[in-house]
Order: sequence, then C-alpha cells, then structure tokens
Amino acid sequence: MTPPESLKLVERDARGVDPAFRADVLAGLSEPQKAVPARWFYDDAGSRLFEDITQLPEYYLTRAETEILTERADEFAALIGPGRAVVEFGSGSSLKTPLLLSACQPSAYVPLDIAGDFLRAAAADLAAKFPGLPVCPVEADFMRRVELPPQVESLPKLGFFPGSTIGNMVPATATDLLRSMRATLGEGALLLIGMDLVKDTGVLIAAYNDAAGVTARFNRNLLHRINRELEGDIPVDAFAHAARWNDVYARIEMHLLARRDVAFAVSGHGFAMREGETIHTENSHKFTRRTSNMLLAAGGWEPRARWTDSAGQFSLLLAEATPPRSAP
Ligand code: AVI
Repeated sequence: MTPPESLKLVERDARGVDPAFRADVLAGLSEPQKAVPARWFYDDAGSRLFEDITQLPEYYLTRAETEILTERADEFAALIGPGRAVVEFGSGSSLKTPLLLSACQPSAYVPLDIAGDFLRAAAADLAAKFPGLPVCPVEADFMRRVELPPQVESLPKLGFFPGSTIGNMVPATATDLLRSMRATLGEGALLLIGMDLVKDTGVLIAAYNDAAGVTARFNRNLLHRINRELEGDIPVDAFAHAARWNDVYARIEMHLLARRDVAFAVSGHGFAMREGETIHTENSHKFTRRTSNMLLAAGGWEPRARWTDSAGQFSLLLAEATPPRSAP
C-alpha cells in the first residue's frame, strides 16, 4: 500500500546528510572524553537493530511496558478519554502503539520521527491496522517544538513517549525535551511516558550487553554510519562494545572502547585514540518514583497517575501540561 504522506521538516546537505549529525560528531570527537549523542544511532539500520534488541531475553524493558499497556489499559483509557490526537514521539513500529490506540479510541495518530523511511513504513503499517483512523506522519526532530498537521490542530492531544527513551537524555536535555513536548502539544495536553526503574546492576548490565551481541552491533553501527555519511575511515573492528553502570547518575553508559591505538579521519578532520580510551555513545538513566516525578515537574508536566509491571521493573506515567504555577 502507499505510505501516508509525511511532512518533511528535517534538514539535509547536498550529500543528503543532516548537517547536525556532522556537527555533533566533529564536536564530540574533539572532546577529551569523546562522545556522540545517542540519537544518531537511529538511521534505518540502527532502527532495525533496536527493534531486534527489544526482542532479546535480557532486554526486559519492552516486555514490561507492554505488560502495563495490556493489563492496565482500562485504567489509563478511562483517565485519557476518547477523541484525542495521539502524538507519538518516535515512529511507533512496535506493538505498543496499537495497544494504546485500541485502548483509548483516538481521533488521529501523528507519529513524529527523524528516520524518514522507517517512519513512513511504520505509519503505513499502523494505517493498515486502523482503517478509518487518520494517520499523519511528520518527519522531524522532536527535540524542538514541532508544528503539528492542521488536521489535528483543534483536537485535544495525548503525547506518547514509551520505551524510557527520556532516559537517554541527561537531565538538562530531558527537561528541554519535556518543555518542547509541552510547546508542541499545548496546555491541557496529557503525556503517557515510560520510565525504566533503578534495579539490580547485574540485570541492568545484561540488558545492555546481551549474549547474542545485538547491542554490540547496534553500538558499532554508529561507526559504520559515520564512515558512510561523513566520509570517515574509522576501523570499526578496533572498537569493542562496553556497557557500564554509573551509580552517581543512576545510569547505564554505553561506550565504544578502542582495543588498540587508533587514528582515523572524519570529514577531513583527523582524530587519534589510545588503547582503552572510549567514545561515550549512550546514557540510559534509570528512575525512582521521586526522580521521575521531579523530572516531569521540571519539564512542566504534573504527574497524574503511575503504573508498574508485575515484577516492578518499569513504570508508565500519565502527566498533564498544567498552567505554570508560581512558587512555592
Ligand atoms: C531507546 N532506548 C530507550 C534504549 C535504552 O534502553 O536506553 C536504547 C538502547 N540502547 C541499548 N539498548 C537499548
């Protein structure tokens, strides 16, 4: 079937590359602790690898959140009510989106994603599953306020941000994103958001360093992407995948660890790394009830309800964009 038309809001240079990708990589590789923002994992190959991760036995997050969306559907549907435009931050190729759409009887579905091909495929899939539901994909970077399609302007909104993707941002960026979502959706909007919970370190490390090596491929795909899109010559095999628990910030960190001294170029800029040095590629923050509430409040969202799965591993929160209140 023909994929639904998507609104294109992502910049591309003459080579078809997002200039922000080049800028982030060059800046990040120039820092003493090299780092590349995790959002650049998600080219089409990276998005597919992430879908594979969600099926892994060690990666409990997706199963736990799906359990909540299945078992507690009546409860959140009653709080959300029918007739909203569901705006998903991410393209919703997983099973979670149909669960939400079936439960809450929306009037439109608007997936927002930076990975255009993946977005259009996921939107077409959803449109086929829900005939009669207007599906309006928007290809955009949702870290900034996004102009929603005119068809949904007058509808009340429900933001959907599952998977604990908010945990991939440091608190300042997560707060900015929550504020951007608030600006995109407007006052009175609701937000249904997944947040992974602090738990046993062994369970967390295993979830980010699976036995089959899928997460390692996902991590190294970033180097392949840099080589392909930014004229790089990084020796990908010289880098090992590493997952570490940072107890100070309650987060899993993923790194690409140089197994030997390496030198490489990206977009004509030279870089060198000593054996044992890393490129920090991802943070995955884990939350408690209090830290999730604090983060939502900092972003302008008032927590209204919270559910966890039966094993207490993952949380789903419903929050409302209330008018700003003065202290205290
Ligand atoms: C998308 N995000 C919530 C995943 C996570 O768990 O932080 C990305 C991921 N990285 C490695 N495995 C999964």
